[in-house]
Order: sequence, then C-alpha cells, then structure tokens
Amino acid sequence: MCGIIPGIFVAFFIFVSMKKNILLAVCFVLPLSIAFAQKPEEAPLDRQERMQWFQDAKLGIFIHWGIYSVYGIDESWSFYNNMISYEDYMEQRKGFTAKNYDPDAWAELFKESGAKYAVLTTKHHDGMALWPTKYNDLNVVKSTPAGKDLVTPFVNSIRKAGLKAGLYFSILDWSHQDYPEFTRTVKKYKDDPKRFASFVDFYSGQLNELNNLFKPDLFWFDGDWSYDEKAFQTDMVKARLYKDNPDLICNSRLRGGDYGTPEQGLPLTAPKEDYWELCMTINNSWGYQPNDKKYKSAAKIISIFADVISLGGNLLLDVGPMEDGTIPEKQVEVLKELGRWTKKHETAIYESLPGIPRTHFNGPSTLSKDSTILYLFFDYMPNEDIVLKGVKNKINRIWVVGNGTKLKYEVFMKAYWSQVPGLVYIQVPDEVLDPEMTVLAVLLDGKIDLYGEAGQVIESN
Ligand code: H79
Repeated sequence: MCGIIPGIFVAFFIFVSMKKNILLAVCFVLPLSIAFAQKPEEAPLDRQERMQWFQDAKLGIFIHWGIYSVYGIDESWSFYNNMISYEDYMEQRKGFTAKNYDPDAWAELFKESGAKYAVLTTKHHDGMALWPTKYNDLNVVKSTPAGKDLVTPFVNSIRKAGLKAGLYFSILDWSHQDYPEFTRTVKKYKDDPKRFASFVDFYSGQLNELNNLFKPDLFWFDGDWSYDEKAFQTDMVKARLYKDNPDLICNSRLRGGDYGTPEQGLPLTAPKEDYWELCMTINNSWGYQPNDKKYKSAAKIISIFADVISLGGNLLLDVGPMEDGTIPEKQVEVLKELGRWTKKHETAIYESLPGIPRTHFNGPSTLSKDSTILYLFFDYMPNEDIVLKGVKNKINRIWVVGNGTKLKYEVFMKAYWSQVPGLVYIQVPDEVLDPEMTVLAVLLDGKIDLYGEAGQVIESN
C-alpha cells in the first residue's frame, strides 16, 4: 500500500511531463519544421535536382579571354599591381581583333577533351565586357577592333555541342567610376555608401542583362573579397537572378551560392561544401602568356583530375586564347591528350560517386552511381599485384576499363574464423597498362560494404 501511492504520483508526473513534451512539440517543434519544409528557395530536393548535371559533369573548361592576351600579361592584375600603367594596359584594346574566333571549333575541342561544360570570362576585374552591354562603352564591340559580340556565339556553339554554358563575371570593376578601388595604391573614394550603391546598380544591371540575354546554366562570380555582402547587396541580386532563371547554378563567390571554388590548390580531403570545383590553370597563367612555358603535362592533369573526382569534386581546367581567338597549340595538344584518356575511361568518370578511403586502396578511386562497381586508378607500373583492403563484398569480376581484359585476383589473409576481409591482390600484366593512368573496375555482389565503416577498426586479433 505504501508503495502504491507514491507509484501513482510518479505515474501522474510522467504523464504530465509527457504531455508537456507533446505540447512542446506541437507548439514549438512542429511549426518550426513546417516553416523549414515550406521555405521553397531552400528546399533540398530542388537544389539537388538543379545541381545534378553539375555533379555528374566532372570536367569543365574555363576560358580567360580578354585584352590582356594582346601583350600576354596578367589579366587585370598587371595594372592593379602597378606592373603597367592603366593607360598602357588599356592600349591593348587596339590590338584585340578576335579575327580568327571560331566558337564551333572551341566547342568541339572542349567536347573532345571530355568536358561537359565551359565557362567564359564575360568581364574580368578590368571591366572590359565581351558582350555589347548597354551600361557603358567599355566592351569589345565599341572599344576594340573585334567590333562584335563574343558571348552570343560562344553560348550558341557550346550548347550546340551539347555542353552547358557558364559565364564568368567579376562583380568588382576597377575601371568603373563608382567602384572605390582603382589600383593597389590608388583609390577613387572612401566611405561613400551612396556612390557604392550606384555601383551596385551598375553591376547588378549588367548581371541581369547577361542573365536575361543568355539564360546561362551557371554563373561563375569572382572578385567578392574587398567589400561585404551588405554593400554588394548579394541577397537581393541573387534572388533576382534565380527568379529570372530558376535552373541557374551560382558558384560561391557572390557569398553563399551553390558550390565551393578552391582555386589552384588541390584539396587533399573532401571540402566541407556539398558540391565543389577546383579551378586550375593549364600552365601558370589564366590568360594567354607566351612567356609562360610551365605547362602541366596531360599525365599530371589526369592525375590531378582523378584525385578531384575521387573526392567528389569537379575540375575546371583553364585555357587562355590569343587575342585573335586561337587557342595556343600546346593547350590544344594537352586537351586532346586529356580527351583520349577521358573517352577511354568514361564509365569510371562521369556520374560517378566519390571513392573509398586510401586506407583501403592506395590511390584515387570512384564508385558507380549504384555503388556496385569500384574503380581503382593508378599512374605507375606496379612492381607487385595491386592490393585492395577491407572490402566485405564478394567480388564477381575485375577488368581493365576501356580495354576489357579480365584480370586474375587472389584473396590472402582471410581467416575463416575472423570478420576481417582478406587482402585482394589483383594481377595486372604490363600490356594492359595505360600510358597515363590505368583504371580497373571491380564488380561487387552488391553495394560496397567496407570493413571499419561502422566504427570497427582492423587492429589485431
Ligand atoms: O580570374 C582568375 C584570377 O584573376 C582571379 N580568379 C581566377 C579565376 C583571382 N582574382 N583574385 N584572385 C584570383 C586571388 C586574389 C587574391 C588576392 Fe588578395 C588579392 C591576394 C591579394 C589581393 C584577397 C585580397 C586576398 C587577399 C587580399
């Protein structure tokens, strides 16, 4: 009896506090989750759908083309860093002809390289627009002998070749009277929000112009480091872009955006963003610089590309055409070599998922979209059999991608009483090696299942 009364009290207390929790859930958590679910512009499915082609594409070509190709000097930075006067830099206008511009040939070359999208500099920090903007005369139509719109034919040819069209646009403009900075040492004005607001009208006007003229698949913004998002009114500008072009993808450099943009530096672990793209020069320069002979070989680019897709990223490889529109021979050569490799290994590249940790395979890897085929990449001549560790699945078959040769493999160190998977040694004869990077396909009996993923660690028995 003594036990029953306190028992009733406890039961009542539990009941009340449960009700309190339910009440809490109804009053607070439920409306919150409804609010999140109803926020249309942030709906995760929408973003995922919008990003799908980008995630599957893996390779894009970046094109830095502007008046800086006339002298072959740094794009915009050469005058900003006082290596040449602004007047002398702008003299290059007179030599920019675009007379051999053949965007169909560009598009075919990019396609041959294996790229699925291309991004053209419509305006770099120097303010020279490659399309006939109605906002000022600083464009190639009005200010250079080229005398024609270069963006329309680009977008048309790129799309005709079946690639997605991206437009690079620097949101700053060192030539504009209302942008505060002129060079590293000379500023036009300080602390004048009204004047900056008039610059915002200008840059957002140009962006809306580009967006409505071309409905780009992607905007690649640059130059957002010097002023904050409030000054640039990035939220307002971006909302308008998405409204007019709902399928648009924006990089991260108008603050926020859809994907991260590491520049030149190769990430060694996956960046924190859901989607990302490494942009990288083919030699050491973004634009055409004949003096820069430090080209990366096709083999180096392929190896970097494999590292990037192994971590789930894209590579945006840059070329710098000459003032007449010719892509330098050496760059064409590298793109074609890259194309030989991407075509041969397309099943391991496009639409793939990030691969497995290097503790399991000592090199880059990817997975088929359904995670039942593991692709292993290596760019050396193996001294021993290639080894794969800690895979719990049964292996159905292993072959050489782009060649089809079935390979022999043997499992070692598999103890019948242990959960630890054996080591899979794959025999790779010299004849099947690719001159740049060999890829093996490992067909599993189902979705890949790695030992150690659920907190298990292979230590000792
Ligand atoms: O178009 C190519 C480059 O010209 C452009 N992005 C690629 C695609 C680029 N603009 N800026 N940067 C690359 C990096 C600039 C870094 C710095 Fe700075 C500018 C270092 C010093 C001045 C930003 C501001 C970081 C520190 C201060």
